[in-house]
Amino acid sequence: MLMKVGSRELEMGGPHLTELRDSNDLLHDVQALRERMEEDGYLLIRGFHDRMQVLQARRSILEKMDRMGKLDRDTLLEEGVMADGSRSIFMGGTNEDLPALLDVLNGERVLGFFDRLFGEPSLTYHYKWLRAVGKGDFTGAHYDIVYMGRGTHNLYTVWSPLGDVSYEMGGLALCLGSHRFEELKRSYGSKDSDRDGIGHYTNDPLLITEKFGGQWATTSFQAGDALIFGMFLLHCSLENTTNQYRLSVDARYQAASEPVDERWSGKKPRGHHK
Ligand SMILES: O=C(O)CCC(=O)C(=O)O
Repeated sequence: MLMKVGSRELEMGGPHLTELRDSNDLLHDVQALRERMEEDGYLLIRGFHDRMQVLQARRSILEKMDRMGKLDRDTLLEEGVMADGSRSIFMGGTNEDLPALLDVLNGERVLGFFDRLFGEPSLTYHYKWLRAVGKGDFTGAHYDIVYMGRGTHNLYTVWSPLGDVSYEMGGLALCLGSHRFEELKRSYGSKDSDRDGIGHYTNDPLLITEKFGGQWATTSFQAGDALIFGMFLLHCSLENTTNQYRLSVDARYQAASEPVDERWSGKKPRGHHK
């Protein structure tokens, strides 16, 4: 099956693209989870969140988007079909008007997981990167450190699909092995998007693997799944080739005792600034 990954078409199961593996079998063993994170650079956990809670969050986001006139009114709300002329919508912020979403991201289930992973109390940044990605759009390849590297580097991203996300709807893809691309970590990975005016490294996933090695990996996601990874793992998204919005959110977690990136933490995070 051919998939649009960033600006390329790649064959699933071919030399450049494979399936992500889940770590559900390790959930009872925190040391094994740490080792898997160290080894693979990510943890895919199926059913990490409560699926019903995620679907409630989805509904409240779609209701908001419907009020904004972004959805096709002749179709079911749950399907999230784009209205004619609608485009991708980035809804980054504290999203206090979406309590069902915050229940998923700030609840005991997630924070308890990170308390165990860090072996001490964790916190989450108030800022949540909520996205409705429309037809024809995708996210270019990048390390998250470039966007949120002013606090601890021992910070994790949790990417959560808010609904079932088929390959065609453009879920996240990871570059396996990229957490060990030392040269890239030293160069691109030492940049700061606000200070250096830098963002995605490239839209072309093969530019990376041809230069540094590694292999791209993705999967089809279900509401409730979570993809957890550190600041130095390259990722991009598949292109959404459907007329349904791909809803997802990325949120950040770290040990409460470590320094935070003040652009994203606190009740009124300032967001990007010099
Ligand atoms: O959802 C996307 O398209 C991008 C997400 C992302 O870059 C992240 O989770 O850090």
